Amino acid sequence: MEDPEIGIPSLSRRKFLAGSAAVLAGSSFLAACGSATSTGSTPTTGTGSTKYTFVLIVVVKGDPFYVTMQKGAQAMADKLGVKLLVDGPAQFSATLQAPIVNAYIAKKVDVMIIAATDKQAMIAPLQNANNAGIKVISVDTFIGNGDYTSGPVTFPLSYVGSDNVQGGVIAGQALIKAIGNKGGIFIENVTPGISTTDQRQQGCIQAIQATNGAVTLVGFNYDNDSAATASQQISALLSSSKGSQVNGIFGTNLFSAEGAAQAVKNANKQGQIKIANFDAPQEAINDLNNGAVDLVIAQEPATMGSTAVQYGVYALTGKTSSIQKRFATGYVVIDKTNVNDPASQAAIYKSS
Ligand code: T6T
Repeated sequence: MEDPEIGIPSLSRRKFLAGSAAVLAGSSFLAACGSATSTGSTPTTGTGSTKYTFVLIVVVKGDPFYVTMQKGAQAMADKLGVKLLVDGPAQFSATLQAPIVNAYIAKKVDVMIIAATDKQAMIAPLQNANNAGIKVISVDTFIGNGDYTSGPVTFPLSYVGSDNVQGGVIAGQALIKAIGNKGGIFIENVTPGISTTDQRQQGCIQAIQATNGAVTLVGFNYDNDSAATASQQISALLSSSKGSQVNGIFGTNLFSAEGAAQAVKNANKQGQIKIANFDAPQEAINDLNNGAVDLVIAQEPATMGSTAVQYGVYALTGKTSSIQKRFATGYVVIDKTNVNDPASQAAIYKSS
């Protein structure tokens, strides 16, 4: 079933996909969504009457997740005749993202769609945007606790993004199965305070705890969204006294997973140490094919972008009842058995 106006699957189907993913976690296939990054302040004009100006502010420029998100947002903006600006910092930093928010408040955009870099630090800048009459929509990450109906922060119109606790559970269960239901798992994470990656770690730990001690958490580390740092950290771990306890690694985002896979390849332990890779750039698929990675969890960034733009137009045209405070996108979980399926290939992120 599709929304006739936006041509995307209705919520009931999305929920079904997300539920399927959870049920199938640890088996070979799960279904659903993706993401993207942006390349600077890129004004683009839609085909219709460009009555409205939206900005999409991403977490960091150049990340294929947000590139893919931008493509989805642009396609919907073109369809609905919205002028879409895209911007974001060069690094994953609230200190760098807050002035970008301020700049678009000054430009008086109609709608601000934002992947906030930090769930606390970005509340005040976005509150200012809301106070200035700009409609704020969260995409990918949330602020506060993400409950925009009864949580501490309710002014954003919607939170459009993956169910990241579920994503962490999927990764954890798949790793546990891959290591034979016993042994140790290490989590390579980004930075505390990011809603998405905090929740992925939480979900993975839940899956580990459900083994009642058969599988243990060896530890976790933060790489500040740098694949090079992630690689150094995992290399140091593998050559330390704890190294022999590590049977599987969960990389909680694109760069954490990329660095982890590189370190495992450098140590010549590909296939021995299992890796669950959150996010689906082409490199992760290559690593799946060459045996360095065991599972790739693709989000649905293009759908996040397109849905957020549609919601912005709903908000500006008095159709607020069509906006869901929480719109959970799904996953496509890719392993060796389904990597060549059309759904898996379509889920690979775009890099430009
Ligand atoms: O995993 C995505 C995104 O969901 C997360 O919030 C930040 O990292 C990525 O952009 C991947 O690098």
